[in-house]
Amino acid sequence: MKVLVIIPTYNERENLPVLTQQVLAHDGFHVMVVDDQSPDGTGQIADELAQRYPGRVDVLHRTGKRGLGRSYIDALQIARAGDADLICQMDADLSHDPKYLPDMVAEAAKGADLVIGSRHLHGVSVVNWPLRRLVLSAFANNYIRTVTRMPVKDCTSGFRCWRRDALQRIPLHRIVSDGYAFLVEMLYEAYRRGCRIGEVPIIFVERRVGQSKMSKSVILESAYMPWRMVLRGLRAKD
Ligand SMILES: Nc1nc2c(ncn2[C@@H]2O[C@H](COP(=O)(O)OP(=O)(O)OP(=O)(O)O)[C@@H](O)[C@H]2O)c(=O)[nH]1
Ligand SMILES: [Mg+2]
Repeated sequence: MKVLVIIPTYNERENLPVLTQQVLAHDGFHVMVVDDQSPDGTGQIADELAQRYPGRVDVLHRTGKRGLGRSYIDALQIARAGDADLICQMDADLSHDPKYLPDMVAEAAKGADLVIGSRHLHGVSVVNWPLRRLVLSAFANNYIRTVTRMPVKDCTSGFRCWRRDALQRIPLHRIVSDGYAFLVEMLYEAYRRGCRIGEVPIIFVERRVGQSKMSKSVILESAYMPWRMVLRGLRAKD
């Protein structure tokens, strides 16, 4: 079984080598770093990792406007044309512990098309978040579930594992959002196409090094996107 893990980076020079090493400790795992010309030199560090682990680490250097959603679309497009059986996605900031990857792979082997590393299966399993962030996450998930009717506990988790054939059914060219809403939009497209969605519990640990890229515009986009998706879903023919 070949598993490719996509890791988007923007200023993660301290975190990326640690994470890469932990991911590659699992047999059959490969890494694709997607860097948006990080000013701190994460791109060069990624290139060094590709040299240190030949055949197991690839780097996609994006130029132009940065954005998490666009980075993922570019990487997913390449990944789904490749030969990995499973394609995972995770943050570089060590919030998503690679020790959960085998659980996610096992869930996919049981038949899930998309597996989510979920913070909301047993209460909220998050370490080091201020209360307002916990409240925001719980609210966002309730809001998304109410608007979209998706039976998923953690709709905004960026820790995911796709079967490649399921990913091939998602119209990536139609995805429009870029922040957290990107994750919700991808999930909704999968749900609408009848993908089997599984969740495995994870404990999420807030980043210790580097800076968060969460912004007001990201939150605003998340507020209107569920409505836009549902309306588009009603109008869509496929
Ligand atoms: N390629 C790329 N990666 C990005 C961009 N913005 C964020 N990332 C990466 O996406 C992942 C999630 O970003 P974070 O800054 O951790 O965002 P967050 O998790 O919402 O914020 P925190 O909870 O504070 O960590 C990290 O690996 C970032 O380095 C971007 O514009 N381009
Ligand atoms: Mg983070």
